[in-house]
Amino acid sequence: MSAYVPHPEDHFTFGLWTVGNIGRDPFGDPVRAPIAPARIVQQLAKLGAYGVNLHDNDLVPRDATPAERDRIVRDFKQVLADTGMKVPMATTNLFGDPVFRDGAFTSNDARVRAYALKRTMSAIDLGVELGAATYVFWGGREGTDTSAAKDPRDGIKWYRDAINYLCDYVRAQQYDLRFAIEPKPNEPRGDIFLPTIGHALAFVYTLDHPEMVGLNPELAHDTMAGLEFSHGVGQALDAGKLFHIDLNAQKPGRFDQDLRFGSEDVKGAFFLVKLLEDARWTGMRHFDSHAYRTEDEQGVWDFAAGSMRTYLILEDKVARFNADAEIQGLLNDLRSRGGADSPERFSAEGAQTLKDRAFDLDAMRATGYAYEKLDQLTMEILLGVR
Ligand code: GLT
Ligand code: MN
Ligand code: MN
Repeated sequence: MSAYVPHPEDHFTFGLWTVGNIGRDPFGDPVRAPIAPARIVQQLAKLGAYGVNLHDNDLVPRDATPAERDRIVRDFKQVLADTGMKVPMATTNLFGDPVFRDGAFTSNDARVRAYALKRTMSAIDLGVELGAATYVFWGGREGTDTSAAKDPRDGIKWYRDAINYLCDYVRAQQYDLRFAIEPKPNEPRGDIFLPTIGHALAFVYTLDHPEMVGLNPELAHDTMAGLEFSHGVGQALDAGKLFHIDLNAQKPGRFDQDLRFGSEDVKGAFFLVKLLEDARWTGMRHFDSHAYRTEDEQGVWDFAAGSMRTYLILEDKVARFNADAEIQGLLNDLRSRGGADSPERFSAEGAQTLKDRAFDLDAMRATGYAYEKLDQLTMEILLGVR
């Protein structure tokens, strides 16, 4: 049995901004010193991660000269080469600079919208130079604080114009890069455009190149909206649009906590891991979360190690669930219930047969589904007694 030790093949990644989180919050100052990107890469490599992801300015300060930028990137590539770590995903910080206070691609100021494109093209160049295959768009500032400010149809149109523009840029540069939109309902804006997986999926199919654009759903964001994350992820998988995933934990009805994966709602985390593993999804398991504000640097590495270890423990629980004779017996009963005669495709003849068919409704109404038993057996696996 696995000792729950992570390896690069597990595809675990962290953002420079996650491990590097200095514990600032709206009410309090930073509690930890910044950790240099090189040190983050070295430590995560030791812990068994596959790679790191970054915003443009996580690595290159906003005011760096071109020469400084080149030196920073060269040194960073050397650390990647030395450790074998990868940069599978990159993104742009389109939320920190006050210029983006009304959004980036959806600001009412056309100069801001143009500047956001310029920034993103440079950041895409950087990501591709570091080897990224996925480029994330988290529209934290895209939205409104008052609906008086914007007609949502304008917001969505500007958003579409920007993604279309950037798809054309990637094509013109002949980059091998896919885009992943990350939905979030609110925070930091009062209301964010493309608030859920469903909104983002529908938006993708209105783009000029829908094949280039998928999703980067985040557990905390769906939980904030009171949604069952694994259902949204399942829908993205079904559509072939799960390009990336942000794993963390979250209590419902709160600000975006970005807690260590599995540290809240263990059952929800289990069914998410089950979904990804049963689907043999090959993407990056990215932890978009950070250590509690109470922690020092050792706590940060405990957080990182714990995130991966919990995923591997849940993976082992999934294997137990899938091999459990009693659980599989219950599931087989459910799957074979009613025989194989449920019509999948319409035909005129089949519809007539169905119209003529007699159902034993009393028997159907009276039969339970044994989900109490199924759930209890699941809980016993999770609680370690099965
Ligand atoms: C920010 C946000 C995350 C996004 C990151 C990518 S930045 O930390 O809270 O959900 O994934 O831009
Ligand atoms: Mn979050
Ligand atoms: Mn995220």
